[in-house]
Amino acid sequence: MSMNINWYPGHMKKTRESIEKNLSLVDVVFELIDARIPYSSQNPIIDGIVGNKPRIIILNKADLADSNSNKMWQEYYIKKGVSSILFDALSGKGVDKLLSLANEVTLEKRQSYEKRGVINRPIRAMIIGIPNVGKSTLINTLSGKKGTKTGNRPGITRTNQWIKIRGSLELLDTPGILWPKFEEEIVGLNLAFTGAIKDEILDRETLALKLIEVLIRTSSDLMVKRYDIDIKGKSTIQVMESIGERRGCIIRGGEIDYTKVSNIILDEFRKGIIGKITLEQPENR
Ligand SMILES: Nc1nc2c(ncn2[C@@H]2O[C@H](COP(=O)(O)OP(=O)(O)O)[C@@H](O)[C@H]2O)c(=O)[nH]1
Ligand SMILES: [Mg+2]
Repeated sequence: MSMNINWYPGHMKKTRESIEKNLSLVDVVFELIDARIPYSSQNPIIDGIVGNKPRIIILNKADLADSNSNKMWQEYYIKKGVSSILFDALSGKGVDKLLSLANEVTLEKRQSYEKRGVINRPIRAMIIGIPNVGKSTLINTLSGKKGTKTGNRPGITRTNQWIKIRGSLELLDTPGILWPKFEEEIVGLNLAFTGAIKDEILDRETLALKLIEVLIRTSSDLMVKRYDIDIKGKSTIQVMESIGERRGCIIRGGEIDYTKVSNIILDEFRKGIIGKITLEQPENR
């Protein structure tokens, strides 16, 4: 859905400019990344765009990520002196913490308003992130609305609106949609595994095979448990075949239905059904 937007240089330039314009209107930036792939889901030029403006990194979809890795990523950001928060935009878990963090990082700004006698000036925020990371969901959750369409369609121009959240916080109803990283292959795979980019970069069978390879390496116990299979001494393709047999993905003649089993694996991984799995650890970064 989200990757309908093709990122070509002209579009990237326009995007950047319109985000920069919106940035000048806000006091704090909520940068959304995917807790399962904090590195891969971060836009490559975000630092250059946000600059010195107060920023909170929201590790969204933390409900789908490994809790131990969640802690390690939080510690990683603490060490870097960056404000971050674990979040689940679907349930809204973390909202209170986010609002108090937003107050914290804008303290100086609010004090300077006060000093100048500006009273009741709202604290304004905007959300930035790559496609599919949960921007619209977060806007809906924060605004208490269900199913509000929040612009993923570049052709639609309309005036920005401020959504009153709580206390003095106001949120721009239009998120900044940034492009994902393109260069590294592993990043592309991570984005595809989690569904952040469409499956077009690889056919689903190859993508599922690559995912199995990663799961064998990092979360074999979860996979063994989920599919009730034995993986010892098996190649990646044999593991896929075992899962296929278990799930009755068989076509006429007793052959494995590779497309079907691939879809099951990708779908169950994305929904967190195989388990809460983080694909990137901070020590490798
Ligand atoms: N499990 C889980 N799913 C989420 C979370 N946030 C968003 N989603 C799902 O991720 C998908 C993309 O969300 P969306 O808000 O449309 O992303 P956007 O492209 O950044 O606006 C949707 O299917 C959401 O339901 C979250 O915190 N946890
Ligand atoms: Mg959206």
